[in-house]
Amino acid sequence: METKKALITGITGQDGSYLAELLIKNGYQVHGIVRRASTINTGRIDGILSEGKINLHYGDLGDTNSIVSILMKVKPDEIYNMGSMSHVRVSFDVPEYTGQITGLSAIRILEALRSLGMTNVKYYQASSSEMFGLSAPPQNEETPFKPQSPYGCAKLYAYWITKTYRTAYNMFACNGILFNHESPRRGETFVTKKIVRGAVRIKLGLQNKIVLGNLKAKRDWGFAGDYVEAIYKIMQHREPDDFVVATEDHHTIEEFAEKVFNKLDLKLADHLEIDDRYFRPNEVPDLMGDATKIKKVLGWEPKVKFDDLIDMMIKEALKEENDKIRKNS
Ligand code: NAP
Ligand code: F7E
Repeated sequence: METKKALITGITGQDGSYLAELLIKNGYQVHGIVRRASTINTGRIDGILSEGKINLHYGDLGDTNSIVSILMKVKPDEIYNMGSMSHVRVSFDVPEYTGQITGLSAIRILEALRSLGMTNVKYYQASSSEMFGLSAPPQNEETPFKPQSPYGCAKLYAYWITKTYRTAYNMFACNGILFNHESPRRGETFVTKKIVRGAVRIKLGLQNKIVLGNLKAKRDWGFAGDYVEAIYKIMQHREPDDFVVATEDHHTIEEFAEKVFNKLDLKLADHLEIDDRYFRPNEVPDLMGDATKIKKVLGWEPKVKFDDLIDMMIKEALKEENDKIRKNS
């Protein structure tokens, strides 16, 4: 049997890196699109990159020409569109850009596939629970979308255009509607990583406080490693479809922070400052998924529980900070 080829956009991100590892394990030839940066941005994939296990191509999701030429060169069997301006708060600062990249990248890829006669290529769209916005939990595939941010609106466009190309051109184009998922590789400005990193640095005497915004919002947090397994299952299903991926549990930001600080024998109240700058013009108050469909149809279950996720993130952050201290001493 011929080796399957996968193309991942956003391969340098949290999910792209876990997904690349999973696809390599499953025998794929893995290709990724990276954008040129003034500093090296391949930290999350350095391991597999140095072992020669992935092929990187310079491109940008805002640049149709680069997308077309990479598609023609790689001729992938499967495309995973993980690339995005993925920060909800920042999407209020760069709303048009967020639409361009997070929203329109989907049509750039799908229309390139159609016009190149490559409609047999499978397409995965990284959709988001942020699209549910104000809809009350639990949210599932039937819940109305009420997005509250430029990010949520852009993701909703990408979600619908994916469904549209599926029905209009009979393409294997599917959506994973993923609730928040975290890991030691999470970007440092997302709240879980910010809290864990801050608490660990306080423990090590490197800083004294963390500055946060709204602590009352609730999120359904899973582990990114489990969620890329769901993504892969969605793409291997006998037919293209859309699935909610979630743990079916939710906690406030405050509960998350309390737990992290307690685990490090610290008191959150002694180190917490609240600043308006981390509040959003609109908030999504409560996200908790109902993952009945993916459990039943694809047999997917999250393995890592909330507490284990926190332990994993603390352990890795302690290692990272201690390594830095050793390097600088
Ligand atoms: P992430 O860590 O922020 O990674 C985003 C990736 O997109 C990075 O590789 C980034 O490249 C790339 N990218 C950004 N702008 C680009 C552009 N103009 N051209 C090409 N690549 C670009 O995000 P993540 O947490 O892994 O999330 C993966 C996807 O799932 C995203 O689409 C996100 O919106 C979506 N999602 C995430 C969650 C979650 O909880 N993590 C939940 C639902 C949906 P650089 O490294 O160069 O910045
Ligand atoms: O915020 C509150 C903030 O930025 C979570 C992305 O992966 O998941 C992510 O989006 C909550 C919000 O994630 C701070 O107001 C308080 O209520 O970690 P976050 P997010 O906005 O839920 C969805 C599913 C995605 O698709 C996105 O790509 O935490 N919060 N204080 C804070 N948030 C941040 N970032 N920083 C704070 O200081």
